[in-house]
Amino acid sequence: MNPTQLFDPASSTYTYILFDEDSREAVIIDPVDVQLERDLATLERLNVRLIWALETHAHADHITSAARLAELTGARTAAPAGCDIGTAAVQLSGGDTVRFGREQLQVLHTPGHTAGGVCFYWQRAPHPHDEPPSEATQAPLGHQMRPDQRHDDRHVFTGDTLLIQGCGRTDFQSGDAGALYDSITQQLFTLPDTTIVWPCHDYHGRTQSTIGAEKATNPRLAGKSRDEFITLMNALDLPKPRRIDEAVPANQRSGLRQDAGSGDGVADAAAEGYAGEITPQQAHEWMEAGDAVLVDVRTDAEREWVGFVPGALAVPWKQWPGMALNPGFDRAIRQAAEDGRRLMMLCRSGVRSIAAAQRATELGLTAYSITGGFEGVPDEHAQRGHKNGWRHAGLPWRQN
Ligand SMILES: N[C@@H](CCC(=O)N[C@@H](CS)C(=O)NCC(=O)O)C(=O)O
Repeated sequence: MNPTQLFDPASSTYTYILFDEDSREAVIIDPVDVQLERDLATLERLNVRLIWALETHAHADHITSAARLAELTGARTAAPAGCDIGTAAVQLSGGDTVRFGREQLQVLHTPGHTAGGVCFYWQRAPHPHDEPPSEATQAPLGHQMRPDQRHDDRHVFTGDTLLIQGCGRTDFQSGDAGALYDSITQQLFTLPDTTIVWPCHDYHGRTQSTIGAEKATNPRLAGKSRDEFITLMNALDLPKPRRIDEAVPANQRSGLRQDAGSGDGVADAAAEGYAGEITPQQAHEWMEAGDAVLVDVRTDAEREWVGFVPGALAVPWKQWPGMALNPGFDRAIRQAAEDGRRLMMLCRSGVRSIAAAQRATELGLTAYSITGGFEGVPDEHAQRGHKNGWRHAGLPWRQN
């Protein structure tokens, strides 16, 4: 079974979803912020539960949706240890494995495009419903495969390390052409030739390749010595990615909003499909004055174990485990706003609250999202509570 490949035309970025057929646990690799709705819909259509949001590196041309996916689905974020993505819950090093159900990805540290960048190698576990390998799919001689494994069961997600008939550039963000040559020739090109190559970008409409094909025909690498490759890479003279100055810092925060926690009062500029962002302080004032209802959209478990705001109305947007949508959400918030009162949605860090506020707006209600939520966005050590949010603002809360 192939991974699901999704494309973001603005940045020519490929995102991948893979899952274990038994447990339906899924992984997403290199998700893009503007494709969040598409990716959530794809996960739903595949009937899978996202447990990992992974990055191959800190991208220079688009912003990840990893943190928002984590908040909305309950997935964990993981990113390469050498990429300064301190907000990722798990820091990955070469040799690590990322498990989902019976499946696992092997982390290959492949410096060159960036110093910390990684590739993910997936040797899919044989499944009882698999067709037996046909002659055409038999492993070439010399490759160690289990007897029940098909040759197209091996995949490598190459990030920007190896592209189809190309490779990642090495002229910014700790790039190093010599290191890239070593990563590709000593790690990727030693994978079996039939391994399918799934790159993070293609600018010419190509979707996949194989290690064998790239070894034989990649114009930057085939027949090139290390020195020739370095000379070639140093002479590329490519224009700087348009969004690099905005994208790299945002990606080093797992795509979290740069303006989270800034400003006072209502910031409706950030809102699309809801009334606006509101600071915890402003929300508290409106709540005290009886001008608006504070709706805590976190799960029962979060309120129970992390803490709650006295006087808030509890209407979970999704419920743990599995983060399934709460079927009673619409009815409960309609009731809360019956007398025309505005709603102020509170979640963990201000992501689910946007989705909940957007849904309330679709229902004809006036709903704000409280920036930073109850716990705030994670800091560079992936810890919440130090940057922004309700608790950080010193507003009233309690714990059972
Ligand atoms: N034109 C694109 C950037 C294209 C680009 O530089 N892509 C990077 C990856 S972010 C790369 O390594 N490209 C390799 C190449 O074009 O040979 C933009 O402005 O965002």
